[in-house]
Amino acid sequence: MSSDLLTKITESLVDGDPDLTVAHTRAALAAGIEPMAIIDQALVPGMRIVGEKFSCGEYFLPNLIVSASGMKQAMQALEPELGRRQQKLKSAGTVVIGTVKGDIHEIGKTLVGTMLAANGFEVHDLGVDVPTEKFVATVRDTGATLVGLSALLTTTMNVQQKVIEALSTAGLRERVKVMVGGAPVSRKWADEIGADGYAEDAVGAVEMAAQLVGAKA
Ligand code: B1M
Repeated sequence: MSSDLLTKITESLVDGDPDLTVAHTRAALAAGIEPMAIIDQALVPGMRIVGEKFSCGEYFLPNLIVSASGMKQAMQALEPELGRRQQKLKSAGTVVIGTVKGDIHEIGKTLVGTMLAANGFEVHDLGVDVPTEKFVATVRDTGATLVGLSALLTTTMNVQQKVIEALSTAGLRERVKVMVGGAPVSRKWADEIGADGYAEDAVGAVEMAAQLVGAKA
């Protein structure tokens, strides 16, 4: 029963039927499936399949857009439940997060932000295609102790480095930790550009954020 619902969520996401994805997501919640299981076992695998189909030329941009919209709407349906499960790491710190300039991929960044908020962080989500100066100004204005930089394109990964440099130039690097992530990003890259932390997924991002902010306190 549970696995049937999860499969239906994945299939509707891959087929590009956002209404059905949301309906199955709500049905899964009603059946008592944990929101994180829905994300990890149905939605994320669905987007992975969509990406593979795009890579091999079976899907085109409109397919990506429709599936991404399904994922976004399903996440919106899950958000209140994620919030209700807020646990452990309460009031862990203030985080500024966004997808770097030139990059409009929002799903992974939003998922990370949602998970951080659900785990007690105060999250300032700047959205996508965020100018470097906006990261710097928001870190300064909010007193954030952590900034999260998402990049999904090999061509925008280097902007993560630019933000780190800009934080240094602004004299803020000493008081803010930097966490980077996104599909093409690796621990090696994080080390290379002088980031403090890297996480492969949203759950890892929460753990890393707690570790980094704890280290700062
Ligand atoms: Co684009 N796209 N896309 N795309 N897209 C990718 C990334 C790509 C890998 C597809 C492919 O070719 N197989 C490829 C990048 C190739 C590369 O550079 N290596 C690509 C390309 C080429 C492009 C365009 C250039 C296509 C074009 O126009 N010709 C274009 C670029 C636009 C731009 O940004 N300037 C483009 C556009 C788009 C859409 C707008 C159509 C759409 C985005 C819609 C939206 O976000 N609202 C889109 C989508 C949907 C994808 C794929 C299919 C799915 C991305 C996604 O949402 N995944 C993607 C293929 C793929 O990744 N397999 C692809 C689900 C999400 C939950 O995972 O974002 O990886 P992800 O986030 C994960 C982790 O990475 C991590 O945690 C998240 C949760 O587990 N994480 C962090 C993410 N951020 C983090 C931050 C952290 C820590 C962890 O700390 C701060």
